[in-house]
Amino acid sequence: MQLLNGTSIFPILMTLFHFVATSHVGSYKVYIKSSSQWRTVNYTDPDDSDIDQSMPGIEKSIPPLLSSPEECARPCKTGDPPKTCYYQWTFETYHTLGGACELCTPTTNTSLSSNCQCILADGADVSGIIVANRQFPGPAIQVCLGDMVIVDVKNIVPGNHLSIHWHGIYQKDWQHYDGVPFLTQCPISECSTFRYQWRAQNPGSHFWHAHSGLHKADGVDGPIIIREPPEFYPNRDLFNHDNFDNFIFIQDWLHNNALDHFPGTSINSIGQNPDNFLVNGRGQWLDPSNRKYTTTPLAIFNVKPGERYRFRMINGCTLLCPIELQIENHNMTIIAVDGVDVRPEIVNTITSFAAERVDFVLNTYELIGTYWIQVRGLSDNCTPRSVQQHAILRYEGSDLDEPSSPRPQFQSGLPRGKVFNPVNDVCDGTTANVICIKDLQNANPVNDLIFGSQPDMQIYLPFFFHNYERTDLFRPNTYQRFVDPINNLSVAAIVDGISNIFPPSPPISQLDDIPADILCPDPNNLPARCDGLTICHCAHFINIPLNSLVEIIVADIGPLGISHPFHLHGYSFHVMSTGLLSRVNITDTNKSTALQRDREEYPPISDNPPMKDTLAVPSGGYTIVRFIADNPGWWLYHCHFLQHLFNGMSVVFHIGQDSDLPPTPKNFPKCGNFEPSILRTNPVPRGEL
Ligand SMILES: *[C@@H]1O[C@H](CO)[C@@H](O)[C@H](O)[C@H]1NC(C)=O
Ligand SMILES: *[C@@H]1O[C@H](CO)[C@@H](O)[C@H](O)[C@H]1NC(C)=O
Ligand SMILES: *[C@@H]1O[C@H](CO)[C@@H](O)[C@H](O)[C@H]1NC(C)=O
Ligand SMILES: *[C@@H]1O[C@H](CO)[C@@H](O)[C@H](O)[C@H]1NC(C)=O
Ligand SMILES: *[C@@H]1O[C@H](CO)[C@@H](O)[C@H](O)[C@H]1NC(C)=O
Ligand SMILES: *[C@@H]1O[C@H](CO)[C@@H](O)[C@H](O)[C@H]1NC(C)=O
Ligand SMILES: [Cu+2]
Repeated sequence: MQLLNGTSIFPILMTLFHFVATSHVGSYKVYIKSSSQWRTVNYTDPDDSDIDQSMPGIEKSIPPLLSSPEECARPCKTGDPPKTCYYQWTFETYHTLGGACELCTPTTNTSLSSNCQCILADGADVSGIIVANRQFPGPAIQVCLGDMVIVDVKNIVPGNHLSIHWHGIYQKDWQHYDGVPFLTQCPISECSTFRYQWRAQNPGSHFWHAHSGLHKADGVDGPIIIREPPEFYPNRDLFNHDNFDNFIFIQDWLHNNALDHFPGTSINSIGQNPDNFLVNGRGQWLDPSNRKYTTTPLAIFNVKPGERYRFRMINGCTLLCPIELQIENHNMTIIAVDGVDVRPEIVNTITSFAAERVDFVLNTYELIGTYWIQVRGLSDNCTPRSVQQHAILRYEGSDLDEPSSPRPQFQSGLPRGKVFNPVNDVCDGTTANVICIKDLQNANPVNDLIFGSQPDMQIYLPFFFHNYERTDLFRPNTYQRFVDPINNLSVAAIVDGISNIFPPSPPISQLDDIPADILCPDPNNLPARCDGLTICHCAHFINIPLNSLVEIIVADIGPLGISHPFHLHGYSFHVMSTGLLSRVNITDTNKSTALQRDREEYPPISDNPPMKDTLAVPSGGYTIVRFIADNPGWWLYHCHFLQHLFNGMSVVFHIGQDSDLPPTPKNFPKCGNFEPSILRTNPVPRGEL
């Protein structure tokens, strides 16, 4: 922990000091998933033994104010006071391998912090990655429900602004810290520090990542794990270990920079596919030129025989390939998705899309040994190139470094068995041995309001890619946004007729500074700026009254291809259905009967729908989700593939009014256009005014 800046921390110190010194019991609110209600948690003040005397800048007489990442990663107990967990992250451009690796090899597997500045990744020599504290993946946040999380983000990435999103965290009451540039904040400019602060209100396995530019693809992400006292876990009887080391953080990895892919080369397209996957930042790479693996270490998960471990799989990928995970000779019992508990389901393969999280229990009831973990890339983007990675599960007592069985190959890999979340499958009973997200049962009771026969707001979002004509895209003096995903093809992502762009100032704090002609609240009444253009690029804000029951129908109306994982900020939604448009062709005119038609066509759907914050829309299909809009704010809803988000595949839900939001924090940074009146005489020096 480095020295705190005394001046800037002073107001926080005083507030906390006042609070603690005048009361011997405290309380905080946490948000109950499913029922959309708050729970007040009472606690008793810490006694003096809890004071961390080692924290610089903190007076002995003041109760503990800031706790280190290590102090916050602790077992959670009912009645314990919340901690204020303090993280200090410096982001910079960096490289793999290099001089630091002559000094040390990163050994930490908890990744709360590290003293070793060496990043090995898959052994490929890569420059221009962006990392926090020279750690990869980025430092983990592991806290208890109710804790405050304070992260000072210092940006020293040359020529780049930055912002960090806390994926899965509702940010209710902390809306200004959601991290979406030009929506909930101005991005953090180079040389600046921005202090994020939010309460850990909703438990589960989440993650943080850059929401600015393409930084996430260059490495800006890391785990967030929010635990509860064990008695709150509906599946607590299924596991007896929930270790700080047992997360499986999977990233896709490029051996060049993200910008090499955007807009993308158009003569010999290098495509938008990953070169590799990494598990907890580790892996090996099969060099196609010599068919040899690099010798970097694989991720190792050490377990004791005869135990039941909770694992937390976090899909931190940015590109198009879904991934599947298997563990040799072991079943996995799914107990939570996207941080929300579900009734257990035993599977052999877990499929996930960018930003999905799956918690599962692994029983170590097999023979003492060392077993393969396989991560394979799916879809036309990864399958032909056999992009895959391995990790190792090692039982205590096994003397093998590597499993004795041959390393699973891409084609003849570990058996798939029962597959969770199969790509482009709607689980209508025609495929054996699959289980879709919509088939899961929520482990907690669901708020009855969710099943209202008529939602207050029904939002139909058909999406596709527009293929530009050359003469349209390259019309002189026009600069329409595009990407070239493959040779000779330039596209713009369109959701409900609009390719979303962000305004120069964030509406949460500077609504009045937003130029009117950027906005398009009504897709049928576009700004004059868009007259004569095939595509309107504008800020697509959809107003939703606070506390309404919202139903979103997202439909992939483009040519068949991949599934797109749509993510909603500020909420989890209930998964009502997933289907194919070829069977239930939902359009704008008959959307009001969509769910009934869907229920006629597909087998009965759960009356206990699971909750997610990220859900893939099957190719040529649709998803129907519902939520109660009880969290006011400016919330992005978007495809989580980075290049699609970057290309306009998003909308903004503006929920509630300004008066429903907390005040904009004092000195909150501002940004926007600077277009003063034009001068034709020289300004006068200040002293002469
Ligand atoms: C917490 O404290 C408040 C006020 O003292 C009380 O009304 C409430 O019942 C307490 N809640 C619990 C769960 O103990
Ligand atoms: C974490 O790493 C250390 C050193 O590499 C190892 O001794 C320990 O067993 C690991 N813990 C787990 C849970 O894998
Ligand atoms: C794995 O699951 C299958 C059925 O789903 C069951 O027969 C088998 O006993 C399970 N194995 C373990 C190790 O739990
Ligand atoms: C590129 O696509 C256009 C149609 O959009 C086609 O006329 C042209 O021949 C293509 N060029 C190449 C090099 O494939
Ligand atoms: C759905 O209906 C619309 C309008 O009739 C039609 O254009 C579209 O092709 C149909 N889609 C499918 C998948 O049948
Ligand atoms: C919805 O309307 C479209 C266009 O009129 C039609 O093609 C489609 O069959 C309708 N869908 C259903 C499920 O009736
Ligand atoms: Cu997409």
